[in-house]
Amino acid sequence: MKIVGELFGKGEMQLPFVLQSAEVMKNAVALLEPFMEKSENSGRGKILLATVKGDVHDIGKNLVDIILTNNGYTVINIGIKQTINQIIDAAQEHDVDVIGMSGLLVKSTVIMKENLEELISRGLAQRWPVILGGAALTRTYVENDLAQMFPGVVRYAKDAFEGLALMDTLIAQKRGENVELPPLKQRRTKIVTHEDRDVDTRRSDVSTENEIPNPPFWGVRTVKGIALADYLGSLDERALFVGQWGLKGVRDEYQSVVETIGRPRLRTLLNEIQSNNWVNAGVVYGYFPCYSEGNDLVILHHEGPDKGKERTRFTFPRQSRDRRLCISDFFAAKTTGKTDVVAFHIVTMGQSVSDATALLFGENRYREYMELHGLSVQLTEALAEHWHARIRQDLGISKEDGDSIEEILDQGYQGSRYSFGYPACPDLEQQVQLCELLKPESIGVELSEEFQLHPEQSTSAIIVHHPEAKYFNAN
Ligand code: B1M
Repeated sequence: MKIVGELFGKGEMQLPFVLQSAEVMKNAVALLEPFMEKSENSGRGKILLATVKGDVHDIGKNLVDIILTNNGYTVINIGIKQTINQIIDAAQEHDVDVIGMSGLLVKSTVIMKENLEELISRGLAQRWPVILGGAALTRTYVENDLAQMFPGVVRYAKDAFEGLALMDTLIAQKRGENVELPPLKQRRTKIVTHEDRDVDTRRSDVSTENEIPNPPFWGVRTVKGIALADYLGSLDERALFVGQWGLKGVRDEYQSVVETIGRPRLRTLLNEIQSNNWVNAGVVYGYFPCYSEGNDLVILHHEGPDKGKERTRFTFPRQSRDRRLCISDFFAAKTTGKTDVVAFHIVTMGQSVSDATALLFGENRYREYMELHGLSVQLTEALAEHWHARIRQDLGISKEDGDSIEEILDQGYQGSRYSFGYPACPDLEQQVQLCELLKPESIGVELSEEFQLHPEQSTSAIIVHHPEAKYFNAN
């Protein structure tokens, strides 16, 4: 199927158009296929693609699938949460040339290492070159740490186009052509491991003089059927256009891309979302009495016979440098005898939008798939931002709120919204306590064994009112 050769640029074209061309190509090939000679080896080469065990992220892998397929490669895309056994079985069954693993979670970087170890222990390290991709990976981790322990070929692809370039070289090498893979990245920085971190529970210099707000209620409330218009104003357009839709351009050029491509597509999609009822926004949120104890935030019962007693606790890491910050420092210490207040929320766009995106991918409507997925995840963030603003109002601390969405997105308000899995509180396992408190089943959200929220377009947060609370990295 050489017909689909080198039509797609390696990164210079705007992503939506690359995907639109991919759709046209897929349809053209489907029309021509009955008239073409069929052979198992008629493609340029075969790759197996999987998102690794415990990881539900699909879109990155699917974009790689689209770009490779439309450059003539046969892609065996076995989906998300795939164990190494499933990966090896499918690679053997389809006799692929290359294995590609994807994953966005920090945990996935560890799983990928374990997968390489399994390939080694089964004597399969030389059998398939391996390409790894996903947000939590770094080039140095793959091309230094992993490449040093893996006797076969392992390479990092920062995006789908780099995946294509690597695939081109690997297949050319397999055909005996004299081409080289790019040199491996050498490590320059020291690796910081968990072992390097002090277990230090001494409070930092965060002020203890702050006022403690009064919440409008204690416990949990559920809100469903929130209108799109309510939270649309909190949409981070730049994250949508650049981060999700891959629109590019510098300064004036970017503005023109936004005006001519971004906003018109956004308007069309928002209309479609509304007319198809694709989003089903819900929030579960609550206010809880609490105090801090060392690096822990202790949540207290707010009613019943155990009122005032410990209900659950969260443990946060403390910086071993700078101000030695720890999220618990933003709350009144147990020793002060005061009771503080913490808010939590989980927001979702509902299962309907996950289903709609899956349908578009299944129908090879790649551009719409990527655009709807990207918009739905940014709407999730917008709803989280909007509800955080609502909580600031409830707590009577909204007078510091910035006037524009840009200021708000730059944390122009009192306090902070932290999410487990991010640098101030990286431990995803503590989503368990958060879900026990909020019971997000009321909005159709469940926590998986791997501490992922289902449906995909959902996010959780701890909302802290202390004026000094801002994003920081606990590492
Ligand atoms: Co969140 N999230 N998120 N999130 N989110 C990440 C993944 C995170 C890395 C952010 C961070 O910097 N810390 C982090 C995970 C880290 C960890 O494991 N600790 C994280 C977290 C923690 C979370 C939550 C747990 C937060 C919370 O609620 N407590 C939560 C979990 C959600 C859930 O369980 N359902 C959550 C929620 C969300 C949103 C819903 C708001 C939203 C959507 C998530 C989604 O996509 N399903 C979201 C978003 C948007 C992100 C970031 C900012 C962007 C992800 C994305 O859509 N990328 C992400 C940080 C980041 O990536 N910088 C983050 C676009 C996509 C096309 O790119 O999949 O990377 P990507 O694929 C690219 C390349 O990586 C590469 O090519 C692709 C296309 O060019 N590539 C390959 C990928 N695989 C490849 C394979 C190859 C070759 C190239 O060959 C085999």
